[in-house]
Amino acid sequence: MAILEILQYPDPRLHLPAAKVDKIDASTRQLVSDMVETMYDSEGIGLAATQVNVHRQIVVIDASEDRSGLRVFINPEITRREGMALNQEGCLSVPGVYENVERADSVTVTALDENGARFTLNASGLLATCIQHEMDHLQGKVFVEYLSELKLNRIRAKLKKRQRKAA
Ligand code: GNR
Ligand code: NI
Repeated sequence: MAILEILQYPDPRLHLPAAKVDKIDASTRQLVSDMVETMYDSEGIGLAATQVNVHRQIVVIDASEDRSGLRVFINPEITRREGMALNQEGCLSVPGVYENVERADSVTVTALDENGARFTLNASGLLATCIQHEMDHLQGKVFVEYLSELKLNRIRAKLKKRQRKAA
């Protein structure tokens, strides 16, 4: 078990696309378990492998209130998107920034679990938002990139200032 380091925006490694996982073995399960531990430790509701600098298609999510709803998604694909909803999002790679993003209101996702079993899930609300947010990470996209250039520049300046102070 290990807490992994989470890349911070604008780290260019957040923009690397994740490759499909072709074999779910002991090292994959070790990574999944470390990602789960890292997500709970940082009080996030989801974490994509991209954020811990592993560029493979692996996501963990627990969008439940009592942290009892853990789900593992390997090679996830969205097969249905319905409706649109504007929701406030945050990201462990962009701490302290919360902005509204428009996404599908409900989705159907199919993926493999940590044992390689395929499952299909219909999701709406926060879970649907989180699935789309995490799948964006796997493609190298961070939620702030949906915002206007003006907002994005302000966020970049704020993060730079904060990183200077931390150094
Ligand atoms: O912890 C998180 N909360 C959150 C809230 C609204 C929409 C998406 C998220 S995901 C985020 C964790 C994270 O950065 N995952 O990539
Ligand atoms: Ni995120």
